[in-house]
Amino acid sequence: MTRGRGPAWSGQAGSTVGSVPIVPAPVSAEWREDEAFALSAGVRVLLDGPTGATPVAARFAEVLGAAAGLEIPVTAVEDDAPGLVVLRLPADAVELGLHRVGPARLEAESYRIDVGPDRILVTAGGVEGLLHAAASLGQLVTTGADGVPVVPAVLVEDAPRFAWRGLSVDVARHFFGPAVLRQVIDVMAQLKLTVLHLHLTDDQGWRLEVPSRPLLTERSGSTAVDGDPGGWYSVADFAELTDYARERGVVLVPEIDLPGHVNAALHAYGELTPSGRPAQEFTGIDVGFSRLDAALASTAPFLQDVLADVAAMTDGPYVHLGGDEVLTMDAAEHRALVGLAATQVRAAGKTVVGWQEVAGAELGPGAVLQFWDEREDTARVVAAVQAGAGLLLSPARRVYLDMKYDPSTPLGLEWAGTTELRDAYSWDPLAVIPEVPAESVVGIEATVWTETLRTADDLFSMLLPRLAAVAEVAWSAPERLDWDGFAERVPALARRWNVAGVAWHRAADVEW
Ligand code: TNX
Repeated sequence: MTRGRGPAWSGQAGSTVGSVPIVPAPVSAEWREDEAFALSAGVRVLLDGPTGATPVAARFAEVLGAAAGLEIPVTAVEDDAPGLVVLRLPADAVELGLHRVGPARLEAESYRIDVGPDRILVTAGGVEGLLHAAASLGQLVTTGADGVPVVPAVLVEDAPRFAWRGLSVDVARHFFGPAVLRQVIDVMAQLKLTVLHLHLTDDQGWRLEVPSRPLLTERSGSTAVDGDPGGWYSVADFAELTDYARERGVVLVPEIDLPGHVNAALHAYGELTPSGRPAQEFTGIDVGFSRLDAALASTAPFLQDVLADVAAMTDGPYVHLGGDEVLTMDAAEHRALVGLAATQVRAAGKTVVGWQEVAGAELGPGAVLQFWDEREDTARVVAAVQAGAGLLLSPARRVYLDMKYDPSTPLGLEWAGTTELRDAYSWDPLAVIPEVPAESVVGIEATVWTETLRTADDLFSMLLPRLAAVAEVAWSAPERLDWDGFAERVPALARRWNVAGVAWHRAADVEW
């Protein structure tokens, strides 16, 4: 067996968590005084758990194999020969997906990795934990003395702080096709993120085929900001994307933004406007001008059709109703339309998510409020949380990854300020709205709005490396959050992004 060498961090038994190159930082990680585990021919994965978890074991083998440039088979035979990776799971652990936020989910996501020269033993609370273990091992693979890929001997114990660790991508201002979203999902899985929220509709375009309302994509699918090319996901595309995400531990949350940000819908269906005539298409970037109309007879059936179809297309528990920035509607009408839509989402068997503006509407049990605008008074959000809503944190100054890094960044906006990597890292989630108790915070979600982002490189150069910082704030216990340690660990990730062919920004304060 070969000893793990190469980067300065490897092979130093007993050193602290900061030197084990895993992002997000695990609960504990310690090098052991032992030889590394060689990833060479003969390595195989054995599932010691329910057969329902077999597909996850196969995924595990694929992730580890990809990091080592190796095909790793899954075997059913346990023997004492070196090179065995044992995956141990409780007997009832087969479910994948964000079916619950809360302590049970955190337990399912927990894992432990014990690497010795002959064996790797992975123990996980559920299949989610196995995927996280694969992500950690993938980050630990390095090159041994004789050029063979190895995992240095290490003991890792880990579990997340928050269950909802998300990213919202605006595919409405500019469209990003399934291939780009698969790359996004790959990066998310590497960072142990669990929720991909898709902002599917806005003034500039409608990006999801809705079978009961085909004109939405036929008329408004191909428009985008500045007259750039649009596009949309067919029902089949969305199903494939859902599967791809689920296999990697990521659940999709579709957002149909209403009752504002609806110009694309008004352009497709004239019956939604008071004049009965379709709205002009819109390719600018102003917000707040478009609206549904509670007084029109066509509005409720439209919402009913769209939300029932979208709910049927999603395997996750949530549908996001948007609700933000309606500047042309009084509070009563806003509340009525959001309440109506929430009723329809619940009738379709899903739980409601909305931007903070929906606080005060009737949302139903388990609803989640997504807080983004720190300029606004938080009293209504606090009241809604006290009445039982969960709080999802997306404070714009920290996690709006469409904000420029610094004033010279060519892409992005600046309305919430500039957000350096260090700003995305150095904040306390529980201090965002101090009146909200920790147990009401379901998690953290980064967003990337795409008014100025046209290409995959544009998108990834804004996401990375800041998404890694947000992932660590969402996963790691407060006592593990340490900027210097993060700045030391993140360059290794960037090398993996290079291999994956995704762009990233050489953020200040890190020695890349
Ligand atoms: C605010 S966040 C918006 C979006 C913009 C974004 C740009 C939110 C709920 N609304 O419509 O795209 O700022 O940063």
